[in-house]
Amino acid sequence: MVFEEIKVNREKPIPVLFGTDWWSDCDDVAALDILLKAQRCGLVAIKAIGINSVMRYSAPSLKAVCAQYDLGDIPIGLTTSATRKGMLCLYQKKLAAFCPSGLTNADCPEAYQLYRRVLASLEEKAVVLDVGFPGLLMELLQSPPDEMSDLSGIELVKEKVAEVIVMGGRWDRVPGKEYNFSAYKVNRKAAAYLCDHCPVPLTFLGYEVGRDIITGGKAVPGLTGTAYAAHLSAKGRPSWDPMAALFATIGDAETAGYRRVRGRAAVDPESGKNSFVPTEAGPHAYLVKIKEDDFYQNQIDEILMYNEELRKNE
Ligand SMILES: [Ca+2]
Repeated sequence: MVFEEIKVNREKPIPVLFGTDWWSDCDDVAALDILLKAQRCGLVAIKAIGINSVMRYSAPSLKAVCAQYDLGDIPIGLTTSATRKGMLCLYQKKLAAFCPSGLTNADCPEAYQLYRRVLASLEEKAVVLDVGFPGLLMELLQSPPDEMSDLSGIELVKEKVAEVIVMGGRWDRVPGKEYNFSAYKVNRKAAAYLCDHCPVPLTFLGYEVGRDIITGGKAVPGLTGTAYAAHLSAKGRPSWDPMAALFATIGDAETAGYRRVRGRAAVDPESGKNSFVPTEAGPHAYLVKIKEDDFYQNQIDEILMYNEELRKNE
């Protein structure tokens, strides 16, 4: 099990702030499942979860997945500017039925404010992982000083974040186009803003990386399997989000099976199309797989199926 191998060299857990759209695909649930299990193993410490596309059952459904594990209260924030009334998520309502508390969206703070509070309180640098829409990160970067910190968003990220890891973009063609950076006008603008203003290293796991790695499915134990079945992905889905979560958990590109192509990325704020200029010391990088597809697939499925010892009450 890959977690056991990482554990040998991990002195303390990596603090992680996790952003997810928690809507358009069930692979967000697999990504969270991997992070929660990694926290159970002492590899990461999830300090905050930001839902960056909001629907009626967003918070209670996400809480239900977290509550399967005995990890205490992981704070959840919402990007309310990205509220999608009337949009349907195939799994949220089913998962929300398992929420152990009466948590509703109204109980959750603004995601960027939660991120500010958490970052301000951290003594060591965190990794910000986002497998959803970039609007939350734009709101964080654009945030002014407030009662939580006298630093601006950009200053706070520069001081408290080691790396931003984003599932987004498509980097095997020029220009590339991918859903997280191109769906909705605000996300096209936000992806462009993130590339132009992120003050710390920014790493992309693109569409082409996860497309052919099929993992998960209804056989996965717990609510992750429920989500895959409800999403009509009983036989699995491409692994964009779980691959990003596992990459962040492993924390080393080569060990995780990737090489970084360094340079400077840009996103067109009108079209959402991405481009990249390779340079040795560039502030950005996209990931290229250096192993066969089976390597990633087996690791992710092994973690997703590895549930019995980790779930509480079992
Ligand atoms: Ca996602």
